[in-house]
Amino acid sequence: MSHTLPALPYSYDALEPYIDARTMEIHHTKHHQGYVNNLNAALKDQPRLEKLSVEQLIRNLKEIPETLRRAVRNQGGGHANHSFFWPLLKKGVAPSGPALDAIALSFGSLDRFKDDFAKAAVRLFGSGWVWLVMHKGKLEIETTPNQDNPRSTGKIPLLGLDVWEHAYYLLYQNRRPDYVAAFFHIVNWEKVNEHFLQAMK
Ligand code: MN3
Repeated sequence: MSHTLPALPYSYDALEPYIDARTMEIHHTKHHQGYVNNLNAALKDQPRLEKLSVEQLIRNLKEIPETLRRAVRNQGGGHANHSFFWPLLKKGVAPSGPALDAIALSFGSLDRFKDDFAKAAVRLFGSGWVWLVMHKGKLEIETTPNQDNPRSTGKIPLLGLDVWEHAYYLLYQNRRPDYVAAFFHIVNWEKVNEHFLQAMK
């Protein structure tokens, strides 16, 4: 089974003015497609690994042969992270539901959470991701470098933000805080609630 690029659940211009169509198109068709292609190339002639889903691969990095581990971590991580990211974006979904209640309880309020999340994004040096994760039944904000995914360390991601420059440079250049602020206008809280309820099982 080879991995394939999932279609976006919206058009490239659906997130404007917060994320521009050109960035979305390049991000999806070049960057995400690149991770998919490189992952498939790395797993070629690996019948055991070819059968696994990308989530299974990144959850069990230690069991991947050492010669392939870096490729699976980076390219598989890139594929998993972006596949997780796209459906988390949607315009016009007001924050509500059980995830919002849990966030208010854990961080004091939604605004405090946004603030902590934005600070983590700004502090993250270089390329990586900021996450809201469930870890041992608690909500936490964490950052990962490169394309690392919280699942590789036993955490469950509920929300994630790509802070590689390719995700925002055309519109925001070096203004990462503006990009993070824009992100909070297009969080698909329905999806966050879905992940939250799944993580609670
Ligand atoms: Mn990206």
